[in-house]
Amino acid sequence: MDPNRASARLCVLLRHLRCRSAGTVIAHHTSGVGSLASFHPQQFQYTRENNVLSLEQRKFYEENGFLVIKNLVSDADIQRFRNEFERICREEVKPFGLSVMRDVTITKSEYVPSEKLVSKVQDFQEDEELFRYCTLPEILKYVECFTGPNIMAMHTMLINKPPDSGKKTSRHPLHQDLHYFPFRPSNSIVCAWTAMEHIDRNNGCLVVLPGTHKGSLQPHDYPQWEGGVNIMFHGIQDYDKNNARVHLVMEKGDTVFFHPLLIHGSGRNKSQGFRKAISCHFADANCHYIDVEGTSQENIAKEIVNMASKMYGLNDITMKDVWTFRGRVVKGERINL
Ligand SMILES: O=C(O)CCC(=O)C(=O)O
Repeated sequence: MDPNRASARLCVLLRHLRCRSAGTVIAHHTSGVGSLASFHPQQFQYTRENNVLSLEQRKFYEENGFLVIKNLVSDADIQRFRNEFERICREEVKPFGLSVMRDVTITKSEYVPSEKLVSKVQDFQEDEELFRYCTLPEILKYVECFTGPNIMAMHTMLINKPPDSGKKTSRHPLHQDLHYFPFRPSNSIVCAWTAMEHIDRNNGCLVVLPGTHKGSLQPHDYPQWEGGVNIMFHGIQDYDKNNARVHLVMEKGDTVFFHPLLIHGSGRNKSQGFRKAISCHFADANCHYIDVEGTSQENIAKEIVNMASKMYGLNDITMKDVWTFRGRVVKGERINL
């Protein structure tokens, strides 16, 4: 586009954005929690320049650390993920490397393979059908706005939040996903989380604390919950209780992209159904591994390495080995990770 025309267009767009946002705080998760008046593209640090995100969307992510894209994943794809999840739960397929988790309230004696006993499957990088989620062009198109063109799928999950037993164990405590990751920089990592059905406060939607991605990684540990806590569900130890909270009510196929420092969690599932979502953490293949020994991440690193050692019967694996094994390139080339 001719530079004069481009700058004229930008001015019109800016005027439009400034008018829309003047003095308003809109209680909708894709709209401006913050004002758009201070737009300075050169100050963007959480999003990259390309033609996918509008200025408004970039600004929103920069200020809030998340962005919801409506209706991104098709019903047909979601049905395929659901079918594959059910096959895994019935133990008809056992993808290598996959962890199958149960809610802490489910005792071993109840065990009969069924989707009612599985609260989450993670690390489905070897399951062709579920891993299709991480390669969907409509997902990667947005992921690239945060990671750049060389994209690694690092961590995959299908979460089947069970109806709460009354002990409130279906809650996911507030946390920052970076706590689990031994790679940086954080601004080159993004989570895509897709609702596999209508999700609201009744069945335990995501809750996010807008703007907290601008802070630093905080210490995490198991919360002191009376009814018990699920394995690896570390919660943030200290955060600003006055920070606004936004509950993300989403429809099937809606996808939220969020920064790994954004404080988030999810509520109790008060419905009778199993609330499903599929997600992947993506990272720029140029990210590098860090040594988390002696940092606040040491506690989770020990748990992750112990779990992987038991699973593969190996004694001397490291956090870096675990993540190198989990990671798959989904666009461009594999570089450091
Ligand atoms: O899906 C959920 O309930 C929460 C997922 C989440 O925050 C996570 O696994 O990091």
